Amino acid sequence: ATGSDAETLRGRIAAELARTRARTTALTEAVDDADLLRQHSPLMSPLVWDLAHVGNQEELWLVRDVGGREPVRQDIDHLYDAFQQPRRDRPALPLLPPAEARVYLATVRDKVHDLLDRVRFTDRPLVADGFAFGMIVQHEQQHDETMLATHQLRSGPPALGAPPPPEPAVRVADEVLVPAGPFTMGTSTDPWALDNERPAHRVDLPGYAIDAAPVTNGRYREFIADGGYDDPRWWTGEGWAHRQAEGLTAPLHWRRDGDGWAYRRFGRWSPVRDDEPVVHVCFHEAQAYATWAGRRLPTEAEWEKAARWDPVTGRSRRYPWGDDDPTAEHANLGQRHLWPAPVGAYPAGASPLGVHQLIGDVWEWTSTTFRGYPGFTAFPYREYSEVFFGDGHRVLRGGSFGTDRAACRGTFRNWDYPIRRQIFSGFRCARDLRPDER
Ligand code: AVJ
Ligand code: FE
Repeated sequence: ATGSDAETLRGRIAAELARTRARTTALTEAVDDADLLRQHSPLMSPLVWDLAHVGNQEELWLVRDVGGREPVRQDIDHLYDAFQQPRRDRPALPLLPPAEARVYLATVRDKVHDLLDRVRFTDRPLVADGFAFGMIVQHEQQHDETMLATHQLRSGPPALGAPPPPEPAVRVADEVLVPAGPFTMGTSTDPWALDNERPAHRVDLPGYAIDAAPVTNGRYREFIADGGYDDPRWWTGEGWAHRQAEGLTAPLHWRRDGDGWAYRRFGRWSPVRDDEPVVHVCFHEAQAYATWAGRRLPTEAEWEKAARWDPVTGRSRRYPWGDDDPTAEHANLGQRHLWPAPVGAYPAGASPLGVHQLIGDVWEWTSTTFRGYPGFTAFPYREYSEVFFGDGHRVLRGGSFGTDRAACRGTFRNWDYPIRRQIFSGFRCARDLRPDER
């Protein structure tokens, strides 16, 4: 790279670090210290754990590994190691109190800025194209989404607010037919793509139909009203056992409200709006709905072809709308709004085939179990994704209103257990083509 390329990259990294830290700060300053130390659900960490963990990962990867500098606080590494400390045990740990955690993050960040001023972006894979910095930006953004999910689980007076997402601007069709044929899945060139998105590879799919938008609350309510939660025909054996054990009757954060339903969003109750994508459903609920509707969940490859394949050039693009980074016109990302936008609110974000809201709004469950692509190599550490392969995790795609653009692209892969629904998870359906459609 030329000198000026390196300067541009330095500037971009500094901007991304600052933008990300502003969000972390906002999420952790919205509540008092007692609240930061509290565990709002056994599924989640106290917010103060996420806060110091973000600083600790930044110290491990940037200060110590890339920078080769002395540790700042080696004594706390074990407290913030997600593998050593299960979430349910984290509140009992001798965590850094909020003020100390903030000082720790600031100390680490100062050293990172010093390092960023001097680092040479050599071919060493960890620093080429600023990868380690990009990885740390994405890591912090991922925890910012996790912290947002923790906020959603908080009880007590609302702490976060945001303007509502845009209203629908177009009518969206029910489904779109995707013609049979190969496409390129994953990437070998996106500089900040993580290990599980690599390498690019050809996947040949039969034709299929996919919903042009995520399944809405209105449609989901029909499933509930039709007794979908009480009919084992729609559920897998595992899904039905889970539905029974947990007494599931509706998405998380919903309650009956007269003849209808209300949902709680960041501490405020309101009537469920029918034209928004349903959120806070687990894989099993998504799967049961799809079966009830005479459809199925898309595979991960079907989701990605719908999101990236350009029928004119045959290329796979970074996003449904092209290769440009997302703007506020394209997608409901980045915690600008605190719930999914109604269907039709992002016409500029549609794919060439007319599939809407693939990026942002809600993470979308796919039927695919999380595994490495052919030729996968763990980088830079097995614990980012490899240790989760084949462990019953299902892949989710597309990001939610809580996901930052830095941690979301057409190739980005998220995963979780099929019973999880405290995340901002929804889905869309797909189906095989009939003989007359092929
Ligand atoms: C990719 C969202 C599943 O939060 O467990 C954060 C991201 N990895 N710290 C998670 C992650 C390490 C991860 N997910
Ligand atoms: Fe982490």
